[in-house]
Amino acid sequence: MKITMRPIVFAIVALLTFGNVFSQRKKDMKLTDDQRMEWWRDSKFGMFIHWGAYSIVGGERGTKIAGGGAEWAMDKLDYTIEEYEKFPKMFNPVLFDADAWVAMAKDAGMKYIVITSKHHEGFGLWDSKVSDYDVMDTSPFKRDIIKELSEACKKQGIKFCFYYSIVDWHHPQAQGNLYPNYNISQHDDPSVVNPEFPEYYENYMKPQVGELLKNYGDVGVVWFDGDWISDYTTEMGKDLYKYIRDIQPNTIVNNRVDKGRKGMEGMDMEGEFAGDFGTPEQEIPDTGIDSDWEACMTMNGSWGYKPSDNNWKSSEDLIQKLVDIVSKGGNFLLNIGPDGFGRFPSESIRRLKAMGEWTKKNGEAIYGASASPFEKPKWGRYTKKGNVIYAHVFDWPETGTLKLHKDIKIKKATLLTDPNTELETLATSREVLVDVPVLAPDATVSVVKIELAK
Ligand code: FHN
Repeated sequence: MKITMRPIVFAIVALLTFGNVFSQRKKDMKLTDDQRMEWWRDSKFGMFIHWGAYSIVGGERGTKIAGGGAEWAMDKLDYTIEEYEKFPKMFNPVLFDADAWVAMAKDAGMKYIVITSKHHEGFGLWDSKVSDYDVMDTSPFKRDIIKELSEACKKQGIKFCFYYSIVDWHHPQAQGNLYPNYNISQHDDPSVVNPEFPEYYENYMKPQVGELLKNYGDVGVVWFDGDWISDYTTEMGKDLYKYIRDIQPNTIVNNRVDKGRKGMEGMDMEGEFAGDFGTPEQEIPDTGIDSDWEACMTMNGSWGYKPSDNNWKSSEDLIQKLVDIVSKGGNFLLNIGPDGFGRFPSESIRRLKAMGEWTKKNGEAIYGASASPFEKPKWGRYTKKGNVIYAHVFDWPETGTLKLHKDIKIKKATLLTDPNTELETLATSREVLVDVPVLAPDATVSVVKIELAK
């Protein structure tokens, strides 16, 4: 009997077509807020990248060094717009390698990347059709950095996200109350605003955000900044949040889309402000915030590349900060400031590698974990996942006895890195004792996995 291949081929093509249509539909399907936030809540750890023409300047002008972040060079080093425009014309980061950047983030245990598409300086790292003040039309580099990075993220399974600055020192309608349109009355009287800012918002800023959302595939998070200027209103913030969600329904947006209020301690008037998570910066809340939040932090003291700043946090400190943040229910967005050639600073690379070594061994106690139900112990932190408590021990007990919260009912205790060796435990009226090896399994943070009794 002759078997024709035609029906089989037809069935395969039909299945493949249905599969593609279904996955596209699923991507565009409007998720519930919890479904939409799920990947972000589970991720816990992301990379912030501050990169732009300021990365050439490095925070220096002659012998003068800008205080604070080097990405503020235009303001802090008193460049006029005309003087500053020479830097985008020099921007030619020939060593930029998106695949290598994404691989370093992934190896560090980071699950998403937020890159500055445009910082306060106004220079765009993508091929904008709204403005020529971008990497394609103004710089000799003429490569679409946002395109290359978003494609590298997709290839390696890392969520692509972008930062966008509302204040724009290069745009005469959006310079806010600082550079160069410094207006002491606006500084002292927030009611003094630029009457042309609404035109910038409608005809420049929204179209730029729109092209970033329409031309570079799925965007995990839109991370706004510069919302502090009086010109930008909460009405614009709510309008912009809706605009974003209409284009990509499942994109997450930070609270700086709407005056930075949502999800901040004492400022979150339920429902009054747009945004999906709070953004404490350079600090970790004492006890966590009872809504979604992400602490962003630099490795040294500057977001943008600043060779004069050698105040680097140790790898140990950064790992313990990650644990502290997760134990309080937050995410950690850790910053890299690449130089003008497109290289990560070697100090950053070393810290990323150290964090990757730790997360590879202990990631089970971080990714998808939730805040500790117990107050933080003196020796470290707790995280929780289902019926398991993870004790993250910063200060390993020299006595060989780890003291846990008295309410912890243990079914089984092991070292996370030695799951086959059960540890002896003893519950007393005041605390629960666990016999642990005299030597800490990890030099930075050692994790004891505690399966709870039902
Ligand atoms: O002014 C910016 C600063 O340069 C940097 O981008 C940080 C990162 O969140 N945000 C603003 C300061 O709050």
